Order: sequence, then structure tokens, then C-alpha cells
Amino acid sequence: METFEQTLVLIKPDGLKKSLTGNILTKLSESKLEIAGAKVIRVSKALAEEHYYELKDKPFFEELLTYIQGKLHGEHYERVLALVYTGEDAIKRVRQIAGATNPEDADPTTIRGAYGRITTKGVYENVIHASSNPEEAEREIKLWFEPQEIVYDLYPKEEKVLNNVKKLVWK
Ligand code: DAT
Ligand code: MG
Repeated sequence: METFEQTLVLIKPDGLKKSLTGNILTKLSESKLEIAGAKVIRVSKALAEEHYYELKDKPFFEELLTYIQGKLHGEHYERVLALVYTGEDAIKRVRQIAGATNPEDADPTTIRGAYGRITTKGVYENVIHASSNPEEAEREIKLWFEPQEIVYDLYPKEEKVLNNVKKLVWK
């Protein structure tokens, strides 16, 4: 049975620097999924750490933070394009099109297989991020997006008053 899901995609700084945004979005459109949110964002160290917290004990963690912050690709590329895709089996469909984590292992017809590389320092520059399960997708979408930046009611939210201004936040 297919299930309606949502998933976070990040086009990483190498994808932006290599001018791959159009190619990647075209490739992802094969999934027949829908884009429910999109924005360009500068990645702080704190956001990078939070996003990859499960890998904090890995030897490549610091390099990974440097990479996702765009600090390997020049000041101009200190950014990522963040997207939320929704639809049937969204998580699996996007992961299939993205390809294996290690770009050398990834099928050459996938995004990572076609465009990724491993740097001489051992960083997997694999062009995109894609959530790998529903729990991870929920955590990541709530981390990268505010409720009003997504066109669907994906998760419970509540109104908070901050400096006399009403704001919707994730519950
Ligand atoms: P994925 O991005 O396919 O979900 P992951 O969650 O295991 O893979 O790891 C997150 C990122 O960390 C991955 O996109 C690239 C980097 N990474 C993972 N394993 C690595 C390794 N052995 N050497 C270098 N970078 C690695
Ligand atoms: Mg992962």
C-alpha cells in the first residue's frame, strides 16, 4: 500500500555551485511528487549541527558541517535550496532518484551518481540531502521550515505571541 508522505530535500552548496538546480528539479519531477515548500537559506553552524546530530560522533562530522554550510565552495555559495516534497511514497521515491550516499556507489543515472564526487579529504559531496524515514522527515521539515512556509497542514501547530506579534509555530 502506498502512503502519503512528505520529505525534506536540500540542494547542497556543491549542487548550487555546479549550476545543477534545474537538472535536479527536473530529475525529481520524475517522482510525480509535488513541491509544498521551497526557500534558499544560509546554514548556520547550529542548524548544521542540529540537522546532522545523529552523526556527531563520526570522524567526518566537522567536515560535513563545513560542507553543508558551503564553506568548501566559496563565500557566494554559503547557502542551500531547501524543499519539501509531498505525495505517495515521497520518502522512498526521492531517495531512489537521489541514489546511494556514497556517490561512487550510486547508480550513475541517479542525482548523486551523475553529479557527486568524493573530495581528496574524503567528504562525500553528494549534491542533495533527502530524508530517509517519516520520523526523520518530520524532525527535519520542522527544523528547516516554519508552518506558514508550507502550503499544507503537515504537522500540528500552535499560535505563539512574540513581542506582541502572533506567530504560528510547530507544536
Ligand atoms: P544520507 O545523506 O544518504 O541519508 P547519512 O544520513 O548516512 O546519508 O549521512 C549524511 C551525510 O554524511 C551524507 O550525505 C554524506 C556524509 N557521509 C555519510 N557517510 C560518510 C562517510 N563514510 N564518509 C564521508 N561522508 C559521509
Ligand atoms: Mg541521512
